Amino acid sequence: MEEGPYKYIRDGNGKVSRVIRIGTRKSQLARIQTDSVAAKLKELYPDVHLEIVGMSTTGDKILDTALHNAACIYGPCSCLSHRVDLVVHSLKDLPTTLPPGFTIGAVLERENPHDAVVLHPKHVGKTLETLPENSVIGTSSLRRAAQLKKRFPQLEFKDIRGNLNTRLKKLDEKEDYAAIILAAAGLRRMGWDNRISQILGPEDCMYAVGQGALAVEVRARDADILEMVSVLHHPETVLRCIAERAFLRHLEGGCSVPVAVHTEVKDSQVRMLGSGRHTHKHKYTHAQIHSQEEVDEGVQRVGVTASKISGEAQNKAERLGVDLAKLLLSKGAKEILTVARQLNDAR
Ligand code: DPM
Repeated sequence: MEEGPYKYIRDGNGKVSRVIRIGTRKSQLARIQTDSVAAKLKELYPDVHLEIVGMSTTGDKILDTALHNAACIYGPCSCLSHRVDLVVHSLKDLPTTLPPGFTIGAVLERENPHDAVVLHPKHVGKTLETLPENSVIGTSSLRRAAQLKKRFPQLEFKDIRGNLNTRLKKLDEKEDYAAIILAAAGLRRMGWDNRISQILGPEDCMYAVGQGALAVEVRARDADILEMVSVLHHPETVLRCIAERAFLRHLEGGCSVPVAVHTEVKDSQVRMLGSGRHTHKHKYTHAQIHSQEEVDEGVQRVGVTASKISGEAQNKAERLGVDLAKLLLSKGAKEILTVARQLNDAR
């Protein structure tokens, strides 16, 4: 029954159907994320045959490696059994340009995108503001360290490595760190909400592009799978993340400052803050632009294919990110800036 890249099975009545293979890394967070998407697909399409394929990748030892490098959905893969039809990723770990032939076919509703403070048990009840001076905060994210150092100069920041389980263990069982900073979304998915003692707002620490959203990566030409996963798209999350990814993509060529963002949707308007180094604010608002629905098949924006969401709304979101990046670059990439753009037909 093996034919081309696809796998089929025949049921008792002789009916042939395609098996959908979902690739996943073996870390606990990757499994949880993959299982949640598989459960949604199973609910929407009870008849499809889903198969979860564990992929050993060197990326498993550090949770922040660019996983797509190792995932067999890419490139020629000698091992057929590892060939998969979709891979679930944290959107923030996917590059703004995917290798040719691949696309993000779904961006799911965003979890809390903010960063969170997890305290050593002996400091319970404290915040970054009230921790003793010279307390050591664990993070290996340049973005988090850069913003928090500025905001809390009395604290020290040190690297902490390993997956989520390892980091929590290092925090609790030693005296090396007073607290660590992690994405609220990852903690929640692992069932560790109860360890979150503080959620950081944009004035303290803006989040990474795409943080908190899951993305489903597929072959760009696999129309059946693209159609199937497209119902998982959450339009508001898609538009926010297109704006954020366009912002990042435009800055990647321009500077090496850790990029941080904050987006909101209010009254059909996406608003976006973006940051480089300093914290001076600047306002920049765009006039409302009405848009018509248009067919938008096969078009990718910053790696995302969303043919059922207005192409014009997506274009506006993309321009929003690019405009903010340009503004930031023209200011020397040193300020927090704001841009807003109307997206009246966002849904
Ligand atoms: C990326 C970064 C980190 C991950 C860099 C950043 C954190 C690295 C670290 C691009 N990917 O955020 O500035 O702390 O050493 C990652 C996590 C999640 C996805 C864990 C986390 C879960 C949340 C989500 C690692 N990737 O950030 O605490 O799905 O957004």
